[in-house]
This record gives sequence, structure tokens and C-alpha cells, in this order.
Amino acid sequence: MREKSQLSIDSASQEILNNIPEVETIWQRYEKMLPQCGFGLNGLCCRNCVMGPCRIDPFGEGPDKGICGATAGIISMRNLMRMVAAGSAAHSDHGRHIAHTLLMTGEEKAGDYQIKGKEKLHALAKEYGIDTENTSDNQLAIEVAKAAYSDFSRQEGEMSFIKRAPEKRQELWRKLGIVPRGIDREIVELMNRTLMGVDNDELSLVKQGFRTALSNGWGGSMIATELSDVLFDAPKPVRAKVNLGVLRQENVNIVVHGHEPTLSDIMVVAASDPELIKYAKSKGADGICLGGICCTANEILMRHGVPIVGNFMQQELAITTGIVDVMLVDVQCVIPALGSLCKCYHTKMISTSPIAKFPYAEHMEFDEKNALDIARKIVRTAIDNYSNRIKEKYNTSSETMDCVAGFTAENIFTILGGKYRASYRPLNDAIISGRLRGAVGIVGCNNPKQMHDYGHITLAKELIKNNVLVVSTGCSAIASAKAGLLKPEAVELCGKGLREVCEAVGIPPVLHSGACVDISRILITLCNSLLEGGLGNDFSDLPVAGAAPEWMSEKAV
Ligand code: SF4
Ligand code: MSK
Repeated sequence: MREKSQLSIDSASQEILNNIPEVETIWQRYEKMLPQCGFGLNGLCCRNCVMGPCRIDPFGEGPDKGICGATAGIISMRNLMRMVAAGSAAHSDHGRHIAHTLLMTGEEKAGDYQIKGKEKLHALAKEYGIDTENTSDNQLAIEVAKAAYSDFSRQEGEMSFIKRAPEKRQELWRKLGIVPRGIDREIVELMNRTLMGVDNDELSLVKQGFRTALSNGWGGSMIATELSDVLFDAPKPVRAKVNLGVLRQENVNIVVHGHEPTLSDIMVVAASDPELIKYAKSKGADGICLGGICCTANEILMRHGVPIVGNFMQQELAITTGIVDVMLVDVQCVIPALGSLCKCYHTKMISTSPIAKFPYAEHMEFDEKNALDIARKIVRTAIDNYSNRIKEKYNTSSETMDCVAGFTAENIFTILGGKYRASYRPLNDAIISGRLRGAVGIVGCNNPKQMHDYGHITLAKELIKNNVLVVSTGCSAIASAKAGLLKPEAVELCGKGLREVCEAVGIPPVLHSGACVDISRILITLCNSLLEGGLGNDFSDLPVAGAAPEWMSEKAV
């Protein structure tokens, strides 16, 4: 068993872990699982049919083929490709749900939502080839949502946003036959090809894996980002606080956890309702604190400055503070252990998505038609639960950090170039002159196999020290926020060239660009940088790289 000090580099998490009572967390469950199965770790275990399970001995002492004859290469590639299919399905279904909410908003069936990003709605409509003249915003919303739907169901041809990629890259994708047709089609085909007895050629399998991954990056994830900007408006740089200390004993604390902003955004409205704040005060609380975990936290941080409680590995720690009155969840990255942990405290866990139910959670199904009423009911539940707290179980931290978040491919234009000559020129020139050596996207999750946040922070610090700009999303961005790397003052940790660039344009050296689906923002930023000129014609010409140093979810593949 590792020492508690070896579990996390985040001092607020360490503080909670040091005082944690006898409850089991993800770290203990990981230790109990050791040693983990070596066949599984190497991707050499297969249970794709019921002749198995089969495993290949990597040391050549046991079977070198599965019962069907599948080699180590075929088995490990099929396993990896199934991860691509599942991850693409998850991000893309998120995009589909946002398209559904946009459609309902356009049809005036979701009265609590408005189209806040009208500029983006019109730009997208034009891109989809929809006539924007003499068409109401509601009608445009309907047509854009339906155009997005068609990117899911298209059987032939090419997905819409592929045209956003550099032409040279598109040509390469076409030559390789990996331009995605429709999102659903590519995922289904990859599942079919990984079935026993279908595609048994590693190269052929990986090509369909690329096609499916592209259908996510330039499809499902991009649709989620773009349509979220239409509904909730595009983020702008915003100051906020992050880490477990944003939960205060005196407040009614509601933690939203998961991914889809349809729920979290409306919770922002409900939690600031004066009537409900008055109700909270009537129960003895100072007010209502809404905070977030994981990527839904990133969504409302970027658009409303809502504080972040923590990233993936902190979801249980939040509950063990004893002061979370409601843990509100939707989809993805919500560990199944949460419900039973809540039972050790007064915390009510509430699930909301029809596709994601949890042991020991109360289910209040979210419905866009009555979104605000449901959100208000949840806030009221939290307020009513405030008096059930067990003070002897309090285990809080007061630690918070300031951060600036909300950098998008669009707003970086004006930040870099200034209001009157919005441009990526300063970024490109800084790279050409050698002041900036390049940029790296650090993204993804946490994983108990590694010290919490260590990979993200060590890599980010080393890069900025060496004049490499960092762009970050997901739980990695939250890690950087907690470590103070999203503050303008973090320039002190930068090499000379990066420091000059950051100080000249007023940005921190690590740019928070959103939730895990918002990796699509990084793709568009790269396209814009290429269009600005001087750095080449394709992604491979740019001095850029990507890393997910603590990944755990199939979405990261
Ligand atoms: Fe074994 Fe082949 Fe079946 Fe996999 S598909 S379980 S390797 S027989
Ligand atoms: S929440 S997918 S742990 S980034 Fe998007 Fe964090 Fe990874 Fe979930």
C-alpha cells in the first residue's frame, strides 16, 4: 500500500485523505486489485466470443493463439479498436443529446433554454448550406439540429465538418479511405469488424479505428462543442476558484458531476434563484454553492465562472468532506461506488439521465420540457438535506486556487490580435521567430495507477519552462487550475520566450479550453493557425503534440 502522501500531489486532496475515516475509496480498491492481470494489462486477453475467454502468453510459454486462431496482434488490436468504438460512442452521444436540446428549443418545446449564441447559430447554418435570409432563429436552430442529426445517420459520402480540416490532410484521409461517412455507421462497423471471424487484419482494423475516431473528433465531439456554444453561448475568459475548499460548511452545497451542460447550465439558473437562496437562509445556511466535478464543471466554469470542486479522482473526496448536500450526476466518469459512499454520509445522490442509473441513487429524470422546475426541485432537495448533516463527520479543506478559464478557437483570435486586428499572427510569428517552440495539448483523466495530477502538472511545468504553450481540456485542465498554472502569474515558471508572449497578450501559459469534448476546439485552433500562414499546410507541419498522461476512459483513445 502506498503512503497517503504518494496518492496525490494536490495538497487539498492530501489534506482530506490524511483525515479520511474508514471508508473505501478508489485508491484502496486499486491496491486491493493488485497484482492486476498481466494478460489484460498487455491487451492479450480476449472474450469476444464464447469459445473463450482466451489469453496469449507474452513470454512464449503458453498458447500463442486463441481458440479461433487469433494471434496476439489481432486480439490486442481488436481490444484497442473496441475502446475506440466505445469512446467515440460516448462523446458522440453527448453531441446527439445537445442536438436534441437545440431541436426542442427551436420547436419551442424546451422553454427554459434560449439560443444564446446567435452568431454561431448563423455561422453554422451557413456552413451547413442552410439559407439564413428570412429564416427565424428558431427555424435555423431546427435546421442546424437536423443537419447535425444527419451527420450521425449518413450512410454514404462525407461528414460535414471534415471540410474544416486542412486540404492536404483531407486528401490524405481520402487516399487512405478513412474519411468518416456518418458517426453511427463508423461505430457500428467497427463493432462488427471486431466480432469473432470478421476483420482479422491489424492494419485493416486500425484504419477503421482511425475512421471512427475521426467521426468523433470532427463529428460527435465537434457537434457537442458547437451546438453547446449555440445554446449556452461561446465561453469567454473568466476568473474563478477551484479545489475542494470551494465547498464551505456554511453553505448548502450542490455538486454537479458528469458531462452534459443541458443539466448543469440550468442548475446555475436554479441555484441563483432569489427565492431558493431565501429558503436556504431560512434553514440556517449562508447561501447556496454550486460546484462541479469533471467536465460538466468545465462547461459551467467557462460560461459562468462557477467554481470547480475537483477532477475525476476527487469525486469521492468531495463526499467525504461531509458537507455535500446533493451529488447530482448525469453521464460519464461517475464511478458506481458513489452511491454507497453517499450512504455513509447525509449526502443525497441524484441521477438524472435515462441512460445512466446508479446503485443507491435517487432518480429524478431530467426532461428539457420542464428543465427549470426539475432543477429547482433538486436545489430544494439539497436545502432540505442541509439540516441532516453529521457534523462529527466533517473533513473539509479550505484550499482553493484562482484560475482564468474559457479560451476558445474564436476568442483567441481577439486575445492574440487585439479587437481591431483579430488574428493568429502574433502566435505564428512567435513560433517562426523561435520565441515559442510550439504548443502541446495536455488532456484527459486521472488514474489511480499514477499519483493524482502528477503526470499533468510535471509535463505542463516542463513544457512551459521550455517555451512551449500548453492548451488543456478535461480533468487535465482542472489539475493545472489547482496547481496555479491557469493564473497569469504562472508566467514566472515559463522560459523567456513564452513569458514574453504571455505577458504581451495577457494570457496564462496554460490555456483552459474546456471539457473533454472540447478537444475539438484545439483542432480548430490548429486549423486557424495554419490558415494564418507561414507555418505550413498540414497539422504535421506544426510544432505541436498531444498527450493524455493520466488517461483512464475509453473516450481518451
Ligand atoms: Fe478466443 Fe477467438 Fe473467441 Fe477471442 S474470438 S475468445 S480469441 S476464440
Ligand atoms: S471527465 S473522460 S475523467 S477527462 Fe471528461 Fe475527466 Fe477523463 Fe472523465
